[in-house]
Amino acid sequence: MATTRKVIITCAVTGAIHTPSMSEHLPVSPSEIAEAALGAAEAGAAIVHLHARDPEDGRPSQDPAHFEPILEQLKAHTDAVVNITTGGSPHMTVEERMRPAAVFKPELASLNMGSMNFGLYPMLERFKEFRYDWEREALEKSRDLVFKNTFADIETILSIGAENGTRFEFECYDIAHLNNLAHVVSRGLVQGPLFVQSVFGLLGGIGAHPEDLMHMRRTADRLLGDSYEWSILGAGRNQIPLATIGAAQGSHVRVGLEDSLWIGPGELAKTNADQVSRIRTVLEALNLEIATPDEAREILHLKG
Ligand code: KMH
Ligand code: ZN
Repeated sequence: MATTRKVIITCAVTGAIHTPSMSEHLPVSPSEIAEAALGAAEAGAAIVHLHARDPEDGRPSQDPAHFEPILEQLKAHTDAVVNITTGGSPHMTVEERMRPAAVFKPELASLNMGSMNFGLYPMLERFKEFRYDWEREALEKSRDLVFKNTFADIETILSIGAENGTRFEFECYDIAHLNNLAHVVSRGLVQGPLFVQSVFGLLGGIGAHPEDLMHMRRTADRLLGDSYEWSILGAGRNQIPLATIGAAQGSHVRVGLEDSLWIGPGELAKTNADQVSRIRTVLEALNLEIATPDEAREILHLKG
């Protein structure tokens, strides 16, 4: 079989959901995050999706000062596409969440396409020992937490993209988020190719059954036609299975410790690169080619 289609691997290296007590391998300091991103890029990730943390206690941070050393390291050592979060943590205000993307004007930034419950609290049952009080508090509060992404918030974040030439990874956690994306397209606020990151298996969003994936796919096809590039993010144990099903049907894939701490049942991933290598093996077994950073730029029409 000919190998033609290029698949973009995104690696989300630390995020804001998992906490340092959950895995000793979660990158926390700027140098750990940069090193993890470089390892992921070397293993085949064309895009690295970045959050930062306060090195004191691993708390999620949108302070540009915590991003700067990470970005400097990446600039010096890789041509991977840098994608800066505007999701930050669901506990932060939108103004706080936008700061690093507004300051650093990356090629790509995330944009969360709707408000939703963000149920992290079941993790409390699995991880009982927390090194820092903020970890337990964040999980407890998530029982009553709305991840707020109103239409006004979405338009505000889109405006920093329009000013800086930043394009977006549209994070869609449920069917309604595709409707919201189609709505902003119809208002002329964004143009294709749209990079649609469909997120499966987070409590508060769509499930992680293959039927959920098909429903997202069919709905995106109906609403967005051929103006989008599809990517799959399965949370936790769904990471590799859903990426595999999606890739076999034309999607790009996202892995990384932001989305899953695991490399196998009961086995923590030691590095982000391990997860990139795992999905790369799957993609190659499917006779798919891995996109380089420049190929990803071309596919997604990034400014470079
Ligand atoms: N944590 C992921 C499920 C963002 O950074 O904007 C979604 C995410 C959000 O990556
Ligand atoms: Zn993120």
